[in-house]
Amino acid sequence: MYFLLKFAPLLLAVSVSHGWLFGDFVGKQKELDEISLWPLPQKFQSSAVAFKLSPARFQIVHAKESSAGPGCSLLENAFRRYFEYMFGEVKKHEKNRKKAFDSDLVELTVWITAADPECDGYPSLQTDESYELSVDASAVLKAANVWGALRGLETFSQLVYEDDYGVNNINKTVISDFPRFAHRGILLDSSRHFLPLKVILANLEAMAINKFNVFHWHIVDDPSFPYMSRTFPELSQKGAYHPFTHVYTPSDVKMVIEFARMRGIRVIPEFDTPGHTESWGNGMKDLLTPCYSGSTPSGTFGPVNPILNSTYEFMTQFFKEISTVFPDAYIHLGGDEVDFSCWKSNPDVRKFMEQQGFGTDYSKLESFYIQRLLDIVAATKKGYMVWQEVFDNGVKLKNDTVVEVWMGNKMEEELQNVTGAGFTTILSAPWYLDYISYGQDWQRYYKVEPLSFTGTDAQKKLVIGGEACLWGEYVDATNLTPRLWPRASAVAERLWSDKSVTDVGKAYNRLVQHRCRMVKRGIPAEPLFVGHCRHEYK
Ligand code: CP6
Repeated sequence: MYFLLKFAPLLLAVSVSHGWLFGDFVGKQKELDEISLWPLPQKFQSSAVAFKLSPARFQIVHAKESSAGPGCSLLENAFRRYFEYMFGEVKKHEKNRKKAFDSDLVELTVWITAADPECDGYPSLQTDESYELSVDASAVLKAANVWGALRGLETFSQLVYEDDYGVNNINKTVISDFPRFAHRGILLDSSRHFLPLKVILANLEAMAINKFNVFHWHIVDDPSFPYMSRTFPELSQKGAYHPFTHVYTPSDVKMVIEFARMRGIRVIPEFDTPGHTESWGNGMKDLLTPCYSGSTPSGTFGPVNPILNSTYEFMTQFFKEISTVFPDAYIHLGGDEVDFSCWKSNPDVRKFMEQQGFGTDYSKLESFYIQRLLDIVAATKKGYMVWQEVFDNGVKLKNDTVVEVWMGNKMEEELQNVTGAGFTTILSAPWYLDYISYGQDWQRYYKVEPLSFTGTDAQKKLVIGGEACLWGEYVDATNLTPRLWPRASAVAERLWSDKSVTDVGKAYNRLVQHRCRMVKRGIPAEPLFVGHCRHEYK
């Protein structure tokens, strides 16, 4: 009842323009369980009145009033994609053969209302992803620009269901939807194992199905450096698992970015320093700190060497390239888990510490490095994201810095501190999907409330979202996708849907079907529990 009241203004508005009756509407939950929307829209009302969609007649078209038209390749591409998800591939000659019945829905009209539809743009942290969808004798999807339209097309495709005769149906529905959090990310790690391009693209597709909008690409790390740099080709030539086959060429990177853009997904690359950089050392002499045993170099190397000017000259050139290759306004600079033992062993570093007056506090040296790196990256006009240690160590940060909270212990205290200092933050601590255990761990991810920490409303507003992280030690092309889905779907709903959407039992029913939908769309998502998918038997 509360829901109906909250929704009444929209319902009234629509009922006037479409001549709807309140009596058409049936109980909310029954419908939701049947049609299995995931993530659940913010405001939703549906009726038992159903329309049939025939693949031979149904079309997705631009509204006359829309600022986007057939020249908008992003939308044209999305229309084709969602048509195929709803009907499979339909042969040309089958089209337009049959006459429509009154109970047929023949069109979804997509109406972009803003003067600039952003067809050729990139999504950003500020992107408006809201949309309104009404399905009646005619269906209209209305959004400010293409980004909201993409989310609405996904929802529309999820509303379509097959009846007992194998005919496609859609119920009379009104939806008004928007994300609860602006940053909804997935971290994939292409260093511990190389991830072939098609695995990355398949997961971007799965992300769009789940309304995720950020691909946090942890592209390089200790074990390998697969990013092919134009400025420093030796980094991948000597640091990748294989110089030709296990690298991302400039054209591969372009393809990832474009494939993501077409789905409203930002690509934020992470070049983690000064720790986690072992693979950088193969192709870049003197970049890493030589470790000592006693008074002689041991032959092993530690974090990036923070005491040499050449380090900062390299970083300036390297991040200048990165800032042009990746269009997003943010770059993730890492800064996590710096091991001080190598720095401590090195007599030159110790001398530098003394000169700088750092005493024996190596976190001051770390801050010294990060501070200079941040200035270098800020000069490229990019914003940056960092892991929480950078904040914890008291590094001076630009006020648009995004601090990523990943440590599970004292997570709430950390959120309180980071937002208390006025920084925006994203949460990944509760969503380390590389950890697996027997049973339905998605429920644990689902139950997280990101704003449960103590703080003012202003502080809560600084939590702009979260990320599900699938670190790469135990996943590669063979098992990554089923390990990620549908477990990450739990995070998707937590970050998109209203705070009040917390019923695990109801979520289970919808998620079972959502998982079958992913499988049907070619994503090998693992099962939640005992059961079957309808489409398996067709
Ligand atoms: N790699 C990098 C990792 C991790 C981090 N950074 C990590 C640490 C602890 C756990 C899982 C992953 N593998 N570069 C920390 C952000 Cl439990």
